[in-house]
Amino acid sequence: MTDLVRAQAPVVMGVLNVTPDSFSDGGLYSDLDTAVAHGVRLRAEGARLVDVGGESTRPGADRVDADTETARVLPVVRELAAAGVAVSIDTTRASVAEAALAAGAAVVNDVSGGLADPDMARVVRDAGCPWVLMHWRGHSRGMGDLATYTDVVTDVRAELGRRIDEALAAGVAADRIIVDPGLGFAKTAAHNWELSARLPELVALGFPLLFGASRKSYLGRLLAGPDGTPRPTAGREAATIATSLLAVAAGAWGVRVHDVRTTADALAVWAATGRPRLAAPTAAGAAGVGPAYGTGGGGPVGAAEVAGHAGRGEGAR
Ligand code: PMM
Repeated sequence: MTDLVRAQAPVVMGVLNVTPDSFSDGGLYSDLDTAVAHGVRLRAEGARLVDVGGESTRPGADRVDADTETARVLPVVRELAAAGVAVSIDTTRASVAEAALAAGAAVVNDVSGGLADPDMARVVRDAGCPWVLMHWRGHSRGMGDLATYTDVVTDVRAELGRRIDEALAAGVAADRIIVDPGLGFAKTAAHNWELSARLPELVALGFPLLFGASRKSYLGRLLAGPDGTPRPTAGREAATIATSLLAVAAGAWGVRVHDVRTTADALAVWAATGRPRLAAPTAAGAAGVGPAYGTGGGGPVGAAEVAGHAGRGEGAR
């Protein structure tokens, strides 16, 4: 899976939650056959990875025990892997990750960035698999109280840097690490927008960056009706595509989305137009004159992309 981490084309990770209570797809795929069929469909639509999760992380969600989580995900991981689908396991528990890897999962997607379970680093190191370290400050119940930052981008970058250092110290190879700003996790809508606007500062950590905005509530609030009611999840697809495309243009390695086909279509347009890149802010851009664009392949963000895919950009943090 080193190739995946070093992928030059943006990686689309399709979401497959086998939970009764996830905010967007909760309850849709709790039956094994339906879940596996959906995972196979996501792959056919362009997902390089299908992200299987058995515990909802929506704000305020209660935890499930490890046995329940394992029982939900394991049969799905096993069947998808047998069908040749590359699976990431979305869990904060080392025991669940270990069982899923044994069942054929290829990647661990840990929304706690290694903080929730001290044994996770060992599991990942021994498996030699890619590890998504997401920015996280606490479990869903109560994480809203943790959304205080001096400067959200600087703070998230520093905290992700610590997660990277801890992973490396535990013996995880640098070319197995992927970072993620964790949109919506201990973050307000304003924090999410600030992180999106200044994504190159996180790309500069020198590691591949995964971006997961799909259908999240801050998009619903952006698109609220005249009475202030947030747009329901089903109506957030165009905004999801826009945020994902902007993230890729800012140097993201991959995007985590529910509707893979629409995102893959948008990325095909991006590729056909020469992979245009959002350039680092200029004085004119900072003054609000407008965004600066570079062309694909070269340019400062292209260089950051190469550094990220090659491993750690020493001193970049
Ligand atoms: N968001 C959710 C779950 N897992 N994993 C990563 N790496 N990044 C995310 O932003 C992320 C995640 C919550 O969304 P869901 O309930 O639709 O899965």
